[in-house]
Amino acid sequence: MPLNIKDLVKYVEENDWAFTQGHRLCPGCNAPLAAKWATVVAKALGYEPVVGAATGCLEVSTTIYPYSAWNVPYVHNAFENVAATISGAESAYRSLKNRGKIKTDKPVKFIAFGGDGGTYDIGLQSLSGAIERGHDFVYILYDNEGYMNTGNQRSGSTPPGAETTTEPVGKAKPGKIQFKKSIFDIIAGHEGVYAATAATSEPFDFMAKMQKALEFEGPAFISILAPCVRFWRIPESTGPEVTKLAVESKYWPLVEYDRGIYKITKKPRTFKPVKEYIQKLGKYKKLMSLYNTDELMAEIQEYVDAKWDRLVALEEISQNKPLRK
Ligand SMILES: Cc1ncc(C[n+]2csc(CCOP(=O)(O)OP(=O)(O)O)c2C)c(N)n1
Repeated sequence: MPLNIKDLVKYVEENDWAFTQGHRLCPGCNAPLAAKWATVVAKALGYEPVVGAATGCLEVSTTIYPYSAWNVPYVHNAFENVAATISGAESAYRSLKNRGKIKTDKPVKFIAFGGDGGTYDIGLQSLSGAIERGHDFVYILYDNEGYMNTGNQRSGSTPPGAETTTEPVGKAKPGKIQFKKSIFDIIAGHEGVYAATAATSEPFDFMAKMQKALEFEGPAFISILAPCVRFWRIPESTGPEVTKLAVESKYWPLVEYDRGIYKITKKPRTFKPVKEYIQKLGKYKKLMSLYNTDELMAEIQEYVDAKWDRLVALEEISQNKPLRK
């Protein structure tokens, strides 16, 4: 049964949070929303979460010795190996459980968090291995489109034209020119996996996907668009407002993949022009001041329209022709 809002409110009123107050993330940061929502769903469903996070803002700002914002078992990790650590812990748990050495009756669930630097780039190998081996874990990628903890360097997730310190926008070059990798497609390419995208503007969509991810027997992955207000150069309170526009403009479609089948989970009745999203973000300001905005916007619009149409086609084909019966 899907969790409803009443269950969640009851849970929050009666229980300790798994991810508590006292962390030192910036005011307005969207990463803690993912951490809070994911662990609330896990606990409200009766799981005992065991958490690990790759080095990144979420990790370094929530575990500053001698303090911790985590009220559940938490494994410290390097930048590149959270999926390997969590898959090892999950294997150990399975083995101990089989030998009757686990005392709790509650099912334990292994949850890894990583930023886009730690997931699209430096931790991709360990994540791919853990998924391919079929470990039972949930990986949450909070995507802020750059290496923010170290001061806004470009990552494989940074979209073209966004201002970063390693790909500055100037007259010689309009910042990063490469595509933003589609991590969702990379993960879905492992096939025996549950994968989904989410946005901080859509907590209930995220929580429904988190429930599916937890109940999925095997590897599950959710990538949530979670702005860094500091380096996206947006007002502190506007992260979710901005991701709403990303969803409504086709920049960030909400979609899921379940062992071969794609489903778009939100189809806006009317779409907003992608220009409305881009123009809200200070990280594109320089690009727009130096280059022809109309041409750029037309190019980006064409790109997101094409991506959306491909997704609609994939949804139809995959539902009519499943990979396995
Ligand atoms: C192997 C390695 N290289 C570089 C670093 C330095 N470092 C720590 S966090 C970080 C950026 C993390 O970026 P991301 O994963 O996107 O998370 P965010 O900081 O944006 O939350 C870097 C480069 C490191 N800790 N380990």
